[in-house]
Amino acid sequence: MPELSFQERAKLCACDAGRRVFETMARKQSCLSFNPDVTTKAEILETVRQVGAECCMIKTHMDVVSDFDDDLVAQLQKLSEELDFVIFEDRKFADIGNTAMLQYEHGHHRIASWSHVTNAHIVAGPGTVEALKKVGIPLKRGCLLVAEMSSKGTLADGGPYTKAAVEQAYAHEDFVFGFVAQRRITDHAGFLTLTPGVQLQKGGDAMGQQYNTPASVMAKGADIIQVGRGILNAPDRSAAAKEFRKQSWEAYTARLAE
Ligand code: 5FU
Repeated sequence: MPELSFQERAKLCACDAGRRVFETMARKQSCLSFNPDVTTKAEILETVRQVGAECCMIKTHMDVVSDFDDDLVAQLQKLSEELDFVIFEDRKFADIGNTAMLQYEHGHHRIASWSHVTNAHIVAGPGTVEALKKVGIPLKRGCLLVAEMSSKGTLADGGPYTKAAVEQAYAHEDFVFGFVAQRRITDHAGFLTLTPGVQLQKGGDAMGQQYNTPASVMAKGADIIQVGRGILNAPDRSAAAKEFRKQSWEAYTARLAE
C-alpha cells in the first residue's frame, strides 16, 4: 500500500484531536515531540520556549512538577498557540474505568481541561478507555494507547497484548487516534504511531530505557519521534531539536517517495 501524506491521513482520522495532530505535523513539517522531563515550572517553560518552534507536540509529565499551578497550564497553552504545537500529557491511565475517569477530569491537575491528548494502558481492559472517552469527547480530546514500550523486559512487546490495543483502538476511533509503539502495528492510515526511546545514537540509560535513531524508528513506521534527554541534555537544545526534526522529516519524505 502506498504511504499517504499526513494531510491525507488527517482525513482518515475519526478523532478531532488526532486530526489536529496530523494537520500540525503537515503544516509545520515536523515529526518531533519533545518531553521536558524537568521538575519545575520555570524549567518547563524555558525548555519549551527553546525548542517548541521545532515540535508538532510537547509531551508533559505534570506529576513530576513540584510547583505545578494553573498559571503553568495557561502559559503552556499560550506557547502552544504561539509556537503551534499540540499538548500531550503522558499520564498513562491504567485503572478501572471509574477511577481513570476521575483522575482525568479532577484532582490537582485536571488534565482533561487543558491537554489536547493523553494516553492509556490497556491492562485493565476496555473499561479504561471507555470511561476516559466520556470525559474527553465533549472537550474534543484524543487518546493514544500504549501498545508497546521502549524499556527492557516490557510485557507490552508486540504479542497478544499489542494486538488487544489495536482492537481497543478500532472500537473507539473517535477518541483513540493511535498508539505509543516501537513500530507501526496496523495498516489503518488514520491511526498515528508515536515512538519514544529515540536519540541520535543507539543505546540506553542505566534504568532500562532503550534508544534507537530517528531514521531507524521512522523506517519501522513511526510518525512522531518522542525525544526527551536527547534534547534536554544537549549543549544547544535548539540545535539538537533542529537536528531531530530534520532527520525525522527527511525519513518521512523518503517514505512518501518509496
Ligand atoms: F510509553 C513510553 C515508552 O515506552 N517509553 C518512554 O520512554 C513512554 N516513554 C516516555 O518517553 C517516558 O516517560 C519519557 O517521558 C519519554 C522518553 O524520554 P527520554 O529522556 O528520551 O528517554
